[in-house]
Amino acid sequence: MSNRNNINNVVVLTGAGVSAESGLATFRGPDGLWEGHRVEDVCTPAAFRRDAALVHAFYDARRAKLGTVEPNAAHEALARLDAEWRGELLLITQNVDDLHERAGSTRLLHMHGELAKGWCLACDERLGWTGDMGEGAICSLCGTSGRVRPDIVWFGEMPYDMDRIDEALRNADLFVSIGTSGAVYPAAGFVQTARYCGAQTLEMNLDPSLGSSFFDESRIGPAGKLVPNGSTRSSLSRSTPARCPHRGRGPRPSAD
Ligand code: BJW
Repeated sequence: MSNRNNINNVVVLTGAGVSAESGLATFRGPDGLWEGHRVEDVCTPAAFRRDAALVHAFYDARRAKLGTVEPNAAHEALARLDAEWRGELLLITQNVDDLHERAGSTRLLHMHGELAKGWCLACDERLGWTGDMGEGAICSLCGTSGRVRPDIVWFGEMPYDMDRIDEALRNADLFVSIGTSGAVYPAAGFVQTARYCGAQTLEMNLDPSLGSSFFDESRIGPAGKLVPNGSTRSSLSRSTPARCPHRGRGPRPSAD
């Protein structure tokens, strides 16, 4: 594992493209997951209130599909990086599948939730979930029926672990984005935060993402080939930039 340019703190962001070669559909594009489903029909709290059966069916089908797919070379390379990298590392995935953990990544967080978890709206607890959830799901913790929803961050909801993510981005020496279109915020803005705070920035994607111009380097191709070739073996040569004033500090205080 090379460690050029005094890189110690590495933050990796992954999106649907990293799981595409495992056989999971990405969101946008001609074969996208939302082909046949309007985003607003399935991926908002309002949609769940309007038609819980449809939303459960969408997520139950995707949870079932998890059992038919395996981690690919990109997940495995990132798990090796996790095992071998002696510095700080945080793998932030937007994906709700469990392929990173099945490959062996441990320094990982799911900012958009997980298919393999439910959120009981009666007791406000998250619980592991396998199989169908459906409208009549019973919470194993409080016993309430019909109040469990997929533990997925929908549009308009706050992604998980934003304080931890913000701190990691502010301290990053290298930010790597893999297989994400840069269409959905706040993840789409991570490159700008990391760059402003002094990180070198690298993207690996099948096509240039919407935020491609913010990256020092873009490698274009399939993640299953690019990532095993070295997620930290960057040819980046930007001289050390000025550090942002928030680097190394705790979370910024909220406005209120
Ligand atoms: C490959 C490949 C291969 C393929 N190898 N690459 C107006 C302006 C700005 C923002 C907003 C706005 N109006 C509303 C917002 C906010 C909104 C938002 O961003 N909307 C946009 C649509 C504009 N965001 C939110 O609501 C978020 N919450 C929020 O903002 O809270 C407030 C807040 C304030 C301040 C701080 C923090 C928060 C919540 C977003 C929740 C997203 N949820 C989803 C669905 C749930 C999960 C599920 O059902 O699975 O998460 S949306 C969907 O998009 C999913 C994904 O995680 C996410 C990102 O998609 P991703 O991963 O990038 O996939 P694709 O398909 O878009 O791209 C795949 C890429 O891979 C492509 O580029 C391919 O080329 C590539 N690829 N094969 C390498 N083999």
